[in-house]
Amino acid sequence: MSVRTVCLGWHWHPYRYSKVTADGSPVLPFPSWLGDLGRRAVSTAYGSSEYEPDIALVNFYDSAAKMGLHQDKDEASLEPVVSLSLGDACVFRFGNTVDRGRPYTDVDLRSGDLFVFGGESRLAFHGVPRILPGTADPELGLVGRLNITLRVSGLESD
Ligand SMILES: O=C(O)CCC(=O)C(=O)O
Repeated sequence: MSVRTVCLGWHWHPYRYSKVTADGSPVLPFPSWLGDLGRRAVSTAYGSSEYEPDIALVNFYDSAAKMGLHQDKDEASLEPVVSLSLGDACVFRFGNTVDRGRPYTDVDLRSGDLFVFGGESRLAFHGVPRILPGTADPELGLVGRLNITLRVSGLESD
């Protein structure tokens, strides 16, 4: 993985969540507007409006960054993951739930795209093999790609 990440709500340390970051400072709060956005996405995709995400992983990709195929499985909840892309487009690889091999589907995710995966696809392997540099709208003022994934931790804070 060669991506820079900031966590909101819960901090992801490979391979667990905590309320403190790697340097011991408290994790930044999860903003309610992101929860509203997540609810709209899940309602559109699955027709359920009960979605209450409490984690956001904000990933920044420069032109050379990639993310290897992995499963999002450190959450105690299997509620859907909502992924929002901004800036440069990327090739997003969405695979099967068994391993990193085929079958998988490569889709271009462009700025403004929302990708929701839940139900039988919740534990699908996925990753970003390639950024498509220079494809962001210059008006956005962003060089590179930002991706925000929303998740439900299923965890209780102390
Ligand atoms: O950047 C993306 O589109 C995927 C991000 C991702 O897989 C993750 O944060 O676990």
